[in-house]
Amino acid sequence: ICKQDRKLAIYHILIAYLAFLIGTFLGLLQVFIRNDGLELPKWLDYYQVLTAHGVLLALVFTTYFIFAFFITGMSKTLGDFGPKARLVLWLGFLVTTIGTVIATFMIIIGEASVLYTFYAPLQANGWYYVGLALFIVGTWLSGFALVGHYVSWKKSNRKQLSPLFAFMTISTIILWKIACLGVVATVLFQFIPWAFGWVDTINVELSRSLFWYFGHPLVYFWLLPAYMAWYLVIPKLVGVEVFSDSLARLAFILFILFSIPVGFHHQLVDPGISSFWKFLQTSLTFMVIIPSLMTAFSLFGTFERSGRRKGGRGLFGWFFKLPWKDVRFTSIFIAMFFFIPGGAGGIINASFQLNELIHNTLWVVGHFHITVGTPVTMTFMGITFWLIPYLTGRKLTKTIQKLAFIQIITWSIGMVLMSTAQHILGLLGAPRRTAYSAYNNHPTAMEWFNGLISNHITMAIGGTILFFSAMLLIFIVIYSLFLLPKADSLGDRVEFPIAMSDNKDTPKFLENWWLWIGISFALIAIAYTIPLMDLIQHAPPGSKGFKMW
Ligand code: HAS
Repeated sequence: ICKQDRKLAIYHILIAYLAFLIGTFLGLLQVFIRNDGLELPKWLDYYQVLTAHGVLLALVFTTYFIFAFFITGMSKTLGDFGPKARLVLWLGFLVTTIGTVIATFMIIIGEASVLYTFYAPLQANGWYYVGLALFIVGTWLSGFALVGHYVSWKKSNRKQLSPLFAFMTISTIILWKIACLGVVATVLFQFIPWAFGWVDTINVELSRSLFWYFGHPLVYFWLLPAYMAWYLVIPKLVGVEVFSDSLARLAFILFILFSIPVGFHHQLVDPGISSFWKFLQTSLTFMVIIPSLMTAFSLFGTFERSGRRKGGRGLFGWFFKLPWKDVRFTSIFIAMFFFIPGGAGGIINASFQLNELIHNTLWVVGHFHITVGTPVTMTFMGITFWLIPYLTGRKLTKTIQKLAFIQIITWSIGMVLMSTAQHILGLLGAPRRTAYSAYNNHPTAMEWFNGLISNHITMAIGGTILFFSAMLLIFIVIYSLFLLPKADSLGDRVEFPIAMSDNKDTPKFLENWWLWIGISFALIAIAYTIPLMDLIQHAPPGSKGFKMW
């Protein structure tokens, strides 16, 4: 890809890893606060640290990394961006970054300790919401540039299906834009007027519902780029073509349809929404599990096909033929492995009655560390190992590959320890999001921590190993950006691994975006119109909220 496109992607990666550096350090503080190993200075608040940790890792790191991956892949598969699209991408980058700086500044000065989920009744300084709004506007601009690039490719390649990478990028952008409508509505019409004091109160339940309308598909905005690597990069690394082009496209479309009308599964214990609508949305949640099961199926198919071609025999013979020595593969394989318990945990969360047991406990924290914190993040690590040298025109050395192995193994060990402890503590009843780790030495609370895994030390050891791993990754990133040897020739360069995908039998209607967007809006209308009207018409008097500044 051309120099200008590389530059754009590298800038995104720089911000992503700056956020990763600060965010993981705050994670380290978090585990020590929770086991009373650390007392924060007076000017630093527990909720401030937790908010910054969540915002910098879950929102900033992921978003910048995803756009770096999209920009590189779209330029690679559809050709270099034109000057117009590139300008809009820079503009998007600028606006997102201004938003990030404003929001982070508000958190640092202690005026926005409202957590990354920021819904009412907690109230931040109005500028925090302005920062968030700019962040979204920036990503929209970048999204438009990617869609524009795709549309101009389509115009010159009429009647052809787009390359799978582009198809998946556009699906993810569509999902993102539809999802953002909820958060944009609540930020613009509820939070900003309330936080700046133009209105006195806020409809809390409406704000929570609009937030979760966005909050659930947000997790698929993180997941789908990882799935792109699972569908496109993994087959290339194991030496086969994409398992099924149409299955892959269908899976992404199912995410557009079913990832949005399901937000109530985060609000199953909230008042003001009748059980019928909660039940409907939990049923739709079970629909959104299907494309992940399809993905698992096609991955096993990919591995088996590759293993058999290399002479693997018997039921599991293929397993031993996988390229374990290739860190790009191994890191993503471990990522997938984590998603088996991660996904199973999600299914437990989504089960109406079981949710009562785990809601607002440390279990949920364990769940998202083995979904976004490992399957997604470790896939991004696997991508980083080749994406940066690819962008800088360098070659990967053996030492860096060895360090990368140590990095992913330590991340896995840290995550197993920390998230297992969190799951168990959550099942025992330990709440999430509290600075009172031992709950004033209440006997029941003290018992939670007697377990072999669920004791005070495991989570802290896990967190410390994770921090060590994160710093190693930062070292690898800096080294790959500036110090790896330059490739002498083109063939010497690190490749952008992307598998062939045979689309000659793929039905054309899979790329009929208006059809899928239409069905998606119909499902949203069914799942949300009546309960949202109820929340507006029968709202109790609004809340003045709790000022967190
Ligand atoms: Fe979740 C809460 C339900 C997936 C992230 N989730 C959260 C929160 C986050 C999050 C951040 O229904 C907390 C929000 C907060 O702060 O309050 N989640 C689900 C369901 C799924 C799911 C049904 N979540 C994710 C993903 C996330 C994520 C993905 C991030 C990227 N989640 C919930 C619910 C709650 C929740 C409730 C609210 C809880 C509460 O009460 O607060 C599904 O999408 C999961 C489907 C996945 C699968 C797994 C397929 C497996 C694959 C791997 C194959 C492996 C291979 C390797 C091939 C069915 C594809 C094989 C190797 C071998 C050696 C065998």
